[in-house]
Amino acid sequence: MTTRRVPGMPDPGRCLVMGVVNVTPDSFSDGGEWFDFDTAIRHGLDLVGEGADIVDVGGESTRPGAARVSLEEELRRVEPVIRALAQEGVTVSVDTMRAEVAEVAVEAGAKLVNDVSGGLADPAMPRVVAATGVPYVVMHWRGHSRDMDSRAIYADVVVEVAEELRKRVDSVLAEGVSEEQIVLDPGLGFSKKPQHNWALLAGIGRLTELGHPLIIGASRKRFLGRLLADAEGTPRPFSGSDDATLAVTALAARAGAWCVRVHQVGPNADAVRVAAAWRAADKGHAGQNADEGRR
Ligand code: PMM
Repeated sequence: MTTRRVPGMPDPGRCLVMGVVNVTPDSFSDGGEWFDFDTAIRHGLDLVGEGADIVDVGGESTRPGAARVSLEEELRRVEPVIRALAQEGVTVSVDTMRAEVAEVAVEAGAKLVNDVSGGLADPAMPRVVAATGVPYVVMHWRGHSRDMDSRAIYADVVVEVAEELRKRVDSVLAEGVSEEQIVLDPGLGFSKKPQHNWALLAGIGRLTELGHPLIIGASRKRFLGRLLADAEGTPRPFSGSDDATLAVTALAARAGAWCVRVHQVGPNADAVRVAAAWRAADKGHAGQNADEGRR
């Protein structure tokens, strides 16, 4: 249940909050609201004002069914936003599957590479990340968004995701990435049905046994909308699942997640503080019992 420190990242002694800035016209859940550069930069700064520890900038939608954008277009979208936010002193991460984008982003000031493909989409990624030395989010991934839903087949999702992540860790280590750089992510919604996402959330404790900090991205995902479906079975729209995201944040932080990736930062920043106080009191209680045992 330990939340490990990640070199170069903020270390407030609680689960971190990563705020999302999607510089895409067709993102998973905020529908291109932040596509314009100035708006994206202002939004990133607002997220920091609300308590984001990290701002995650992405230029390629991973919405189920989404087509890929070109390298040039992805660079055009993210580079100016990352540079501007980094200049303002924001801890920025880049959400990309491309090694070239990661390299340019780190040069522009990004302090973490968030690769939803865990190094599978671009074989050059692990070597580039190793050279930069920045932390690297290795997410569980079975294929591009175009047809990822067809790969949501598991006998025991927690066992299989853990095993597939362990193999990715071995692979990126062999490419020169160091143990300390690696952060893992079960990849909620990526080749996962709702029941798989819930099993992975309930399995956070087991996933932390892989020995790396965990990031959880549940914010505004389809499985929350489905949970909150109306009487006719119509899923709740993305924007209506922020309170459910908050509940996941509290529980994930309580279970030992290192970071949560969310669209609406303010309430989540409060929730991780609640979880930290809860965890601290829990430890204190265990200590009290140990003392009593000795008396
Ligand atoms: N989900 C999305 C994009 N990037 N990165 C990580 N590490 N984990 C995630 O779960 C994740 C991610 C898709 O969500 P969005 O399009 O709503 O941002």
